[in-house]
Amino acid sequence: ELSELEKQFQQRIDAGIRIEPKDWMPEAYRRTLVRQISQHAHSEVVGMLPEGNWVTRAPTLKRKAILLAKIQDEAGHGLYLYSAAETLGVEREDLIADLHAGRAKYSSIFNYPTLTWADIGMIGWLVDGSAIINQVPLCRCSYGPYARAMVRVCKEESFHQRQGYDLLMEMCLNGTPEQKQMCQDALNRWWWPALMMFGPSDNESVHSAQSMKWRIKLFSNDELRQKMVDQTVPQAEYLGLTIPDPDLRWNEERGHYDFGEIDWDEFWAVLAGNGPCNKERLNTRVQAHEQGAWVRDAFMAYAEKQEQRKAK
Ligand code: FAQ
Repeated sequence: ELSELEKQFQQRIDAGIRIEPKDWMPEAYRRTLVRQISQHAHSEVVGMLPEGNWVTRAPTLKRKAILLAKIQDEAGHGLYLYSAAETLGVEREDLIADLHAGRAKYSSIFNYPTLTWADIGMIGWLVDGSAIINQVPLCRCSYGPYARAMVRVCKEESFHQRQGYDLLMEMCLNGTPEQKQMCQDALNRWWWPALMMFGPSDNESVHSAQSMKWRIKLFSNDELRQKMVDQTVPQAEYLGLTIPDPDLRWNEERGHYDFGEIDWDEFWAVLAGNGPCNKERLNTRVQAHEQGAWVRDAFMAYAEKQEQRKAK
């Protein structure tokens, strides 16, 4: 049974009114947002690692500059998102401590290795492509600071997706047979993990029903996954690549592609920390944080000095 305050809150949501940090909100709404926004922030930051692996090996100066810019954008997204989470009364330091202690999740996709340069194309095309499909609706979600952060993030993700596809067009349409094969191998490895980004199927998704009522989610996991498949298949055809799914076919009646079953055992194993790179990713983050301690100390010392000057 909802209290009077909760009923009024739900009416505001239903009327499409944005919730702002100082508005009353149910504790569970706050907790859900902290969970989702912080996981999203962690994903952006950990997401820099697979691509960072290729900065020193990018094939040309132009590709290196593009890749660096993209990775820096991801750091920026992490920062907007931590700030959005902080409007809900939590401290960034605590969120990061949760990540480093293995208590907080980040997207499963970043636990896979980047073995060749074609993987950089796949991340842009499939991973940023999926991120856009998931995040464009979030620009209209009920929590103001999250929705506003998503507007700029989505613009940047569109550039990221295009750079990935551009890289793949170069290799698949203008490259050597070996380069095209390298792209096919990368697609074979990234396709299924990319579909897993949308989360468990709707009947396994514990948070979806409530999050949709609160308009934190506007579409279900399966709806967004279907959208990704429908949008991506023609793009694969244009590149001349084969999606590694024997069950993939156009369904005239549904007006959508049918596709095969995801290996959910793999998905849950990655979430439980047992993907190919989980330990490596977490160790790298923890080490980067520790090695960056002097920067935080320097900022604090500077801020204190400024305070003391003001006090004089
Ligand atoms: N990985 O009940 P649901 C990017 C967890 S894009 C790990 O369906 P919910 C850009 C879920 O948290 C990637 N965990 O949950 C980029 C929950 O666990 P919990 C980040 C997953 O929240 C590109 C449990 O399973 N994007 O970073 C995953 O309603 C290239 C049950 O699931 C976002 O975070 C998964 N794939 O729906 C950066 C978008 N799926 O918390 C660098 C915002 C599910 O109870 C390079 N987030 N789980 O312990 C969302 O839209 C939602 O949170 C979902 C999950 C759709 C991810």
